[in-house]
Amino acid sequence: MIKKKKFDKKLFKKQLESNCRMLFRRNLDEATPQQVYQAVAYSVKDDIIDNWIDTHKAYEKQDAKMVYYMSMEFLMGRALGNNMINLVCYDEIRECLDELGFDLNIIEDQEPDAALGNGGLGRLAACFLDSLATLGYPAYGCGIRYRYGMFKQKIVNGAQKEVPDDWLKNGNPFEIKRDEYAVEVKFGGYVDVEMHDGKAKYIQKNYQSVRAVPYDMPIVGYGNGIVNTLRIWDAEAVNNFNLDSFDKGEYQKAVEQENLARTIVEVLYPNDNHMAGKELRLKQQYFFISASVQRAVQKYKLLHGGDVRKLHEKVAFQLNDTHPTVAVAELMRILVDEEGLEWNEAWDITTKTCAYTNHTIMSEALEKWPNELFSRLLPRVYQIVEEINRRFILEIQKNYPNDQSKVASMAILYDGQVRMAHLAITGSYSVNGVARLHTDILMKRELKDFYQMQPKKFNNKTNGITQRRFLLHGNPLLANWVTSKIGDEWITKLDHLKHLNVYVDDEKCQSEFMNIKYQNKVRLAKYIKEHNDIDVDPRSLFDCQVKRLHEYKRQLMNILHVMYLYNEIKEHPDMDIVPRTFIFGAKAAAGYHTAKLTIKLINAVADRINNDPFINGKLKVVFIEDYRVSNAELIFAAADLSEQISTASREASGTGNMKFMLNGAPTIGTMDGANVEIVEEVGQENAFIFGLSAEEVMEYERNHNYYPRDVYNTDENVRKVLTQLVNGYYSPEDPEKFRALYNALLEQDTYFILKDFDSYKEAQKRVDEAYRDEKAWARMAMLQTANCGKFSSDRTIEEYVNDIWKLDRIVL
Ligand code: 26Q
Repeated sequence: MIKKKKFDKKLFKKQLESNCRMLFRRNLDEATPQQVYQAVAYSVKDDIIDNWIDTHKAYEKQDAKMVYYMSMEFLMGRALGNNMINLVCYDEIRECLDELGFDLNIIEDQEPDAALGNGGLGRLAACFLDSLATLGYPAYGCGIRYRYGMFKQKIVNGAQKEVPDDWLKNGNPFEIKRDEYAVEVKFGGYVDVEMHDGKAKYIQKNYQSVRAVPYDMPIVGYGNGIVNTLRIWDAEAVNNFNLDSFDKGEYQKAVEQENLARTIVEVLYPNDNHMAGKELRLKQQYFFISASVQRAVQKYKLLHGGDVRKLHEKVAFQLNDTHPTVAVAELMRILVDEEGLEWNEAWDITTKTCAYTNHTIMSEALEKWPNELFSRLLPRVYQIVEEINRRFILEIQKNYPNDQSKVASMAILYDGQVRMAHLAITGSYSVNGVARLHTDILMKRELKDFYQMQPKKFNNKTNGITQRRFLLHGNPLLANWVTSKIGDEWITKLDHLKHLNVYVDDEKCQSEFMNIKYQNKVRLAKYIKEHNDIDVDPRSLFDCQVKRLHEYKRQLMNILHVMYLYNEIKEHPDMDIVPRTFIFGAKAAAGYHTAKLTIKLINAVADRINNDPFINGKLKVVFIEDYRVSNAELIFAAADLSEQISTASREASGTGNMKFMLNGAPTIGTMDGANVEIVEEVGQENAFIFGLSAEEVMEYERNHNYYPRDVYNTDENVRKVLTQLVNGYYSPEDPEKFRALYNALLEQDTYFILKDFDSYKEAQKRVDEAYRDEKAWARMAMLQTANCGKFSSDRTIEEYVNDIWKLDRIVL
């Protein structure tokens, strides 16, 4: 049931006026747009706070089981619009602002994105929180309050420049500091053993510590009065150090602890699908995990008479990849060292509490920490990992008495390193992949030995996205149109979109649908004009690839194909081709040279093509600066074509693919990740599939029998575009500029770009042909929206709840 409090416009305007005066000593009509934003945000917070308190009272009263979603990343984006949407008062507040002479779009644009994440994994966490609150499940998100989030990207002379993301500079209206729940987190030192009543007690000594202080952000459920919490931890120095202190040792320590507190939460590591083996990263991981686990145990004890032995009945920890995996050992430490439980009992509780989600098979993303570093930073936790490992090896040997190779392949401590995935699997009662193909690959290959030993642990949870942000908020025209056709139940039950299927052959509906797409293209064209100063024609086909820049995602293949098209048009000036705008958006990790060079190439190609009068508007290339959640909403809404072209087997799931589909853009893509399931829902004939299958890719890799030079030698188109990488065609000032890309393609082509090129080219040709038939295209576009019900994160969360967490819905 949608709960909609009667919205009192007069009251809201009064609140707004009063908040503005209180915050800025100004009347609304004198306030800057940023000040108006703040005043609106505080007024919306006023409308959230009672429900927030009541929700948590209800959880306690009903003694509800709680999931703690542990994640180094929460890519929340902007809060204001989303909160207004979920409070079901978006239109009313927009009208209020209209009447006061303010444009809500401009007000929303004042808010910085909360970019506490890199890409897919962080955004998934944000979508999950939205669904958990909307479905009424008790949940906390636990993370880090980074002082600087994902860097802002500037494009300077075609190259990426990273600028710090000072997202808190104007304060964060929605957060609340909860100083009363601060806890201490200890690093370093050594472990002493003391005997107490014949029992060994392990005590960490001479450590450094920081004070972890939680900040809470409300997570508003859609129209149900429920408000969950995202709890992100800040670090403060433990002791305010005393400048008068004459004790040199104490003084030194105080300074060090201040530095530790400052550096630990300073910045998000901007690596996506790549492990940065930095000491500070491990500190960050332990910092937020120790704080979150300590607090969860404290809270449980308070509500359950101080006894922790049934913790798993009321608490689940979901580990978002291996990044929070130290939770397994930290919970053991608390149960054994602090609560005095026996090892076996503690292990039983731990392995009934923790569950692990794997998000990648990319080997460079696998987390491994040198024992030396791990044990120096976390001496007691390391001892516990050693004991977990010792017992696990015994178990492996029991299962495979005559096979030492199993110990080598499965041990947690191996080759001087801590293998975090192995710790996560061993310490969890559930291990899941994020799309069917991905989970199959985990079970058959990557984690085969673990799967054979404990098959019941393994399960699939295909990812999803929240339609509240990516349709209702991001594409209001389409959202209203859908509601006018089938009612608004889709907002909380995305399956209902299937009722649109009866309209796909209706010509009037088709033209309404495409007219909305056109208006969204006009909106994006305006954004591109303002931000890139490029004119794009909203009547051209908007072909979009927006995602993190990574070789396996193959943005390079996309731009090579654009180069090929350009050659074709040059050679055949009257060639009949559907005018296209190729839109890219991508951040590269700061130290990832190949990725950064690819950005340069895209911009160089854009420069040349966009300024070639000969092309006459047939091709445009746009690189959208600083791709992030807020401009993503504009791009998905405006897209005609969704590029999901990763090397098969490499993209665990993808979620951008689902956002495009929801907004009516067909996919050009490989049979990878969740694309497989998208095609299953929408039908082969309504997608443009090409390239090697995952099996074929893995077969080549096993046999080492793919030779990119063979493709180069036989495919004239490939030869021509590759040559243009090194003859200065796109870099006359420095012909060698793209040499590294050329070499990588010819010598390894790790991601099968040349191998798949021709098949990609043919798929693009099919797109060109299909787009010419307006009605058929409209039908295909509508089919995307109508058949994407499965890809709601509401469905995903229901599966996590039923199969893994076993939560009860809360009744308010
Ligand atoms: C690890 C160690 C040290 C520093 C950084 C990291 C690190 C950080 C982020 C490793 C990986 C990530 C991010 C991974 C990620 O976003 N994976 C994506 O997860 C999505 C949600 O499941 C999937 O849809 C994508 O397919 C997957 O690539």
